[in-house]
Amino acid sequence: MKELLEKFEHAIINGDADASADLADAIVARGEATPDDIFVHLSGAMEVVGGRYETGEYFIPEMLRSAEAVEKSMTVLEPYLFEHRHEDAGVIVMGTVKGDIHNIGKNIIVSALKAAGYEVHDLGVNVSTDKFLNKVRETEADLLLLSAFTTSTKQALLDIIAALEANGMRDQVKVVSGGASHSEEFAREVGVDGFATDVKSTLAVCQRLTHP
Ligand code: B12
Repeated sequence: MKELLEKFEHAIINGDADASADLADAIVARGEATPDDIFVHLSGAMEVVGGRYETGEYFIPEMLRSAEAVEKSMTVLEPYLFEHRHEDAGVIVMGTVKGDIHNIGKNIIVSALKAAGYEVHDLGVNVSTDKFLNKVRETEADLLLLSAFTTSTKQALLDIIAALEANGMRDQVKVVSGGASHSEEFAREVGVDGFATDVKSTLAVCQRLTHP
């Protein structure tokens, strides 16, 4: 199984969508991998790709091919992942904050949360404070998850917390933030209820906040 998961990770790193979808099929057919195993390899692959982009080994087309490989594999994996999920884990509104368009890590977290049984409303990228608040109100969400990848998004996070307070909604929803360039200190300064750095820690924080 380990070998199959490693091949799957390499196919994503290489941006080979057909191979990664075939390997996803083989993973499903074996039926041994846990959702955790799958997400560790998916996000691990994209972290390698992000690193290669930063060092100049990969350019935007290579990176986008890898993101497409993740997307294609997810369509194969989703039914399998959903078989393992616990229903009704909670309602989540999620998006990347205003001024930020990074979505690869956010999309992986959205899939992992859905697989864990959450009802997830993904608002996409560059999401305004109003849009977040309206969706939280409409869905009566338990959690608001904010992806923020650049340090310049700090103001957007502060604005969202301030708007929740101003509208008397701060006690109704727990706020969790995460994304590259996030640190525990950054999260404390912004005033969120939790922060996480990867799939595993995100699922753990969400579980802690919804089932204290
Ligand atoms: C890919 C990429 C891009 C792509 C984005 C494509 C896309 N569709 O997303 C493009 C080329 C468009 C881009 C643009 C820019 N980028 Co860029 N980008 C990256 C890069 C290389 C990889 C990001 C990635 O996808 N990683 C892989 C995924 C799987 O990891 P992840 O995103 O960290 O997500 C994981 C966790 O963070 C966490 N997570 C994610 N979201 C959430 C949310 C919650 C609630 C929780 C709990 C957890 C969580 O779980 C995920 C899964 O493990 C990073 C560097 C890096 N190595 O991270 C820079 C980086 C994020 N970018 C950066 C910058 C500065 C920019 C630009 C401003 C310009 C530039 N100089 O390139 C623009 C921003 C435009 C904008 N307005 O947003 C900086 C930010 C630095 C900072 N401190 O501010 C980084 C860190 C690079 C660097 N070292 O300078 N970028």
